[in-house]
Amino acid sequence: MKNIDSYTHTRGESIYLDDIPVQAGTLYAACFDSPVAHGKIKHLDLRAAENSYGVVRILTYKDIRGINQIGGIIPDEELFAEHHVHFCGMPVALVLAETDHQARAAVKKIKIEIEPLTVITDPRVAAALGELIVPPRTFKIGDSTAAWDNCDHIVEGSAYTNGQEHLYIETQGAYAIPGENGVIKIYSSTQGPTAVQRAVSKVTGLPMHMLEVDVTRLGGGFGGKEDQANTWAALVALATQITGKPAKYSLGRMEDIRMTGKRHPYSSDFKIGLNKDLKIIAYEVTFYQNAGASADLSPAVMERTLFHATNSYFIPNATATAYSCRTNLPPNTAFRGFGGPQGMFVIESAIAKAADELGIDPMEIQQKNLLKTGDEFLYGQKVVSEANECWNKAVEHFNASKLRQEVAEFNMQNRLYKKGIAFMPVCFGISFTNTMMNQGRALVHVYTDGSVVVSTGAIEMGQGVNTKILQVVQSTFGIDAAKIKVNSTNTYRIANTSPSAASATADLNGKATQIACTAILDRMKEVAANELNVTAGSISVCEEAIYLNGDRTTMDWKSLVLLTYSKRVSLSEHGHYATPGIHFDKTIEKGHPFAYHVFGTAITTVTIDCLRGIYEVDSVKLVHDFGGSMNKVIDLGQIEGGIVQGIGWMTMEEVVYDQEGRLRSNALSTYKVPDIYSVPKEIVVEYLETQQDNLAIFRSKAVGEPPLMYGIGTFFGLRNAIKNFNPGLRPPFAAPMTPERVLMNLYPGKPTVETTSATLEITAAPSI
Ligand code: LUZ
Ligand code: MOS
Repeated sequence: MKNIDSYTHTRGESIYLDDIPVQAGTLYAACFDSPVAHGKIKHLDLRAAENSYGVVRILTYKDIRGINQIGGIIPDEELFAEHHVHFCGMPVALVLAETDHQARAAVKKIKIEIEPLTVITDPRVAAALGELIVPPRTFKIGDSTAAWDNCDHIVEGSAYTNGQEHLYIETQGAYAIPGENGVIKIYSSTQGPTAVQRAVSKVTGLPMHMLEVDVTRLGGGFGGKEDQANTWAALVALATQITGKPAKYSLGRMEDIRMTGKRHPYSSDFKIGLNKDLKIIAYEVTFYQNAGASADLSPAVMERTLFHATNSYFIPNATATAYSCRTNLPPNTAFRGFGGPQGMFVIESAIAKAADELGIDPMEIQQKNLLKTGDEFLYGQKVVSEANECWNKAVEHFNASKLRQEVAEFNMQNRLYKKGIAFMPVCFGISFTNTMMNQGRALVHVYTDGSVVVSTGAIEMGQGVNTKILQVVQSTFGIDAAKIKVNSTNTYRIANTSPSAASATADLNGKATQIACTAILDRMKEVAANELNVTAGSISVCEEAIYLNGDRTTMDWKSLVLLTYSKRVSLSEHGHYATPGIHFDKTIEKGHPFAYHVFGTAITTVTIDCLRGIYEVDSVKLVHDFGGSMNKVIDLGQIEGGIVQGIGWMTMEEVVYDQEGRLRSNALSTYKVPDIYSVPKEIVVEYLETQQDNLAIFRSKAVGEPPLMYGIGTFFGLRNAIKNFNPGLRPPFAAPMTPERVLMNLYPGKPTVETTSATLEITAAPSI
């Protein structure tokens, strides 16, 4: 089935926040944000802005009627800076004017005097100063300290990954409208309507039932709107509370890039030990997460880094420690993969470095250590593994030895172009690591004409979840898709939603939808059975016809709906689903946090131009474990998009803050994202259909985040190509591997180039 939004999307008729018709009297908001990354506010001068044409009012922290606090996990984040600013882009004041243009013009007239304080941008510096968001955490299996004695090869090193701008096509924004008796309705471009409702409740002091949050769809989220949509919603709701007027804020691209957090940069140290048979015996890793100025979701992201510290491998003795480091950058936040990719990059770096030292291909180590069913992760969960199936199928189906031979032959024949190849196995845990969040809700109404409306906690952000929800209704009821409408996500219809995140949205809300539909259908079958004087178990619905023991009756869906109604039996149901069997004990850092894992293996080949450093991704060929895919077209879209986003993170997207904490890559002229010319020339996806009873909807497996991590293979493919140019080279494990960095890695020893010793690898990375 095609994505149900494709028709209105291609005609430009889909409604995003900025397409909602604006009510008369709406005020337009714009933020004055800190120009300094850290300092004490000495004086704020609003006079010129207040007198600016069209300005109605300017809000600061003094206008807040609730509390000046929007921290989700930890209450450490002010909505408006009070006495100190902690990052460039921190909101200080909000201008409300009659037009968008007037509001932004007035912002420019605000003057601020700030006494500068020390700016920290490097997480290792923050850690050394004790600037931690939460205490460090350590996950541990076996005894890595004792295990070094049993290793034949021990390798140490460092790795660095940079941040990543979400670059959702639709920028952040919100629109608040006053209702009766102080109620405020908020349209928000958010992945988490309940998170918005909670934040607005704190800031306005209004109880949650006075706040209706409604979301039709987003033009992308990627994690950037899991928590960070709250700010803009809180700002406009506050404006409405104070002025009594509708208030809207739709961020410009540069405002959005400047004021919002990104993927967390990580700086990490590793030590890996192998025996003669290339089995990984021990692994130690320390992660320094650059959290930015406040917690946001950083502690949860840090936790997922630890969960994925060993990626797809079984390591009997592993110790992983993570520090969440407070710096003067915008608070970094959820981004597709949620810390998992950062953890995986380090273990892949450790394996690549060990392979360098041993003079072998990393794939030999990777393949020998893949997880097998029954192996234990460092957090105690036993794995049901598809890792070997994916790897072996990739090797066979794509004829890996032929691919490697083609690379070798090309490299024999070409001196100034070199190809590289890399394998990237992925193992990603599905469930929110915070067990409590693993619940979904659905509200289903069947109308007397037989049509159906369904509301869930799922946010449609382009990933196609509404299409999957519709499919659940369709197949549970046995009715035509045209009879089903998926409604907007609204906190008055569905309460206490978990954000659409963690790849779990279709799993959780799909299951809740199935539960609600099944309850209604069971009642309808009961009505039919009474009418026909049979038992309910002998009734079924298929293609809108009612069957008795497999024989078609004269009843159809519509007539049975009417009959059910006439018998005064409810045609509505609210379904609730909570993932069973998951738990995690933080006091011992052990448990069974994930309902299941998604596996896959990608083979990436690249070609570099050894004179200029530029490169192309020739192909990404992968085997992905879909379980039983609910919708192959939608899932393929998620895979292709995920790969390209992962490649962007690993190769060209370079977030640059200067020493003063100012974002230099603050527009699309200075921040390069993959375009159609930089996507792989070929992406081939081979479906691994597995039939585990994996607790997801219709035995499908989550598909949102895992494919991003296939993009890590491109980094190691480029590294392999560089080594194929000169086998003595040891390119540092510092991403992104931009063309400039490829060039410098090809010709080390030239004045501008880094050396390869472990300590210098970190200085080779941008100082973030
Ligand atoms: N969000 C969250 C996530 O709150 N918890 C998670 O475990 C998670 N995982 C992936 C993406 N978003
Ligand atoms: Mo996410 S990183 O699943 O919002």
